[in-house]
Amino acid sequence: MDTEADLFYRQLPKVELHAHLNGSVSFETMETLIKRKPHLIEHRMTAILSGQRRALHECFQVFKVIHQLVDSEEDILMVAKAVIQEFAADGVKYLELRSTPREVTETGLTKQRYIETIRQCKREEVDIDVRFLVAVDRRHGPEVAMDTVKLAEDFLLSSDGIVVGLDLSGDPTEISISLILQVGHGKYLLSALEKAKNCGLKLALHLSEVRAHGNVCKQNIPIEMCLTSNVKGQTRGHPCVLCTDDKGVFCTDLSQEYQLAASTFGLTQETLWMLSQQSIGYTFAPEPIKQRLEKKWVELKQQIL
Ligand code: 6MZ
Repeated sequence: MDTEADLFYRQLPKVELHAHLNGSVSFETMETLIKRKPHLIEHRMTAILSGQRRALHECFQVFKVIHQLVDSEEDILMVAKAVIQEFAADGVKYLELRSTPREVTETGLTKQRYIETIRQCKREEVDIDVRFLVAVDRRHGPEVAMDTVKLAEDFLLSSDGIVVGLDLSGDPTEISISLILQVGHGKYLLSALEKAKNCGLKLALHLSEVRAHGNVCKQNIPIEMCLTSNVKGQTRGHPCVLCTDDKGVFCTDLSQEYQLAASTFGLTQETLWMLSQQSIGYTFAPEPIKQRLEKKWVELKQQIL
């Protein structure tokens, strides 16, 4: 049962800006999927439990297993509905979900239908505004990236405002192989990204996730951290948005991430409220939606704080 403190984190209205659909599939949904496809025996690998750690490239093995389990329109519909429902139950009022469109010949899934299916998941009965970022997996190289951008552009132009942007993700530990094959490194994907930007897609890029080729890493330049000074003196004030990334794989939720930040940095409920409210400004939502969210935060504050 929730303690009073837990309840605050759940009631705190939140904005989730970084959630990969297939990484967000909960344990319960995974069980349903496994029952449908019991021949896939690697399913025990789908979540990293509390206290466990995995290397980043091992996390990416997990996605491969999940992709085997989620490979039809029916699966995607079920998974997306469940993920949206779970974020809503966790107090998330605005969600930007990202996912890499896939085609699967055996089930007839196409990239177009993949995006279409997620678009259909907007549910009026839950109090959450959901937008979608079409993801480019860097490992698939420049041609696939360009095709994905074109597909995303079609949805951006034709639809109801649900597709708002483009995400660039994928296993960064494969970068050195990518460099040899000239596929996944950012420099090979620049023209696709430029096209995306020019057609009005907002960009969310995964960068510098691993020690790679940047000067800071090469020359071992230390990052200087003065936590108490920066918190007490408010010297930085740099925009900061708390997110989950892959709530299913990492066994977390956004309330837990807020709780973690609060206990690590000694943040008050008032500061947490500010942190979640200022996230509204960093969404890819159009201005009227941001204003609606701001209003909601003000109303809820009177009831909760
Ligand atoms: C980079 C990540 C990621 O697209 O099938 N993905 N890419 N860094 C991360 N940090 C851990 N977490 C997830 O969701 C799974 C895909 O999202 C990307 C990877 O490309 C992964 O295959 P979708 O819904």
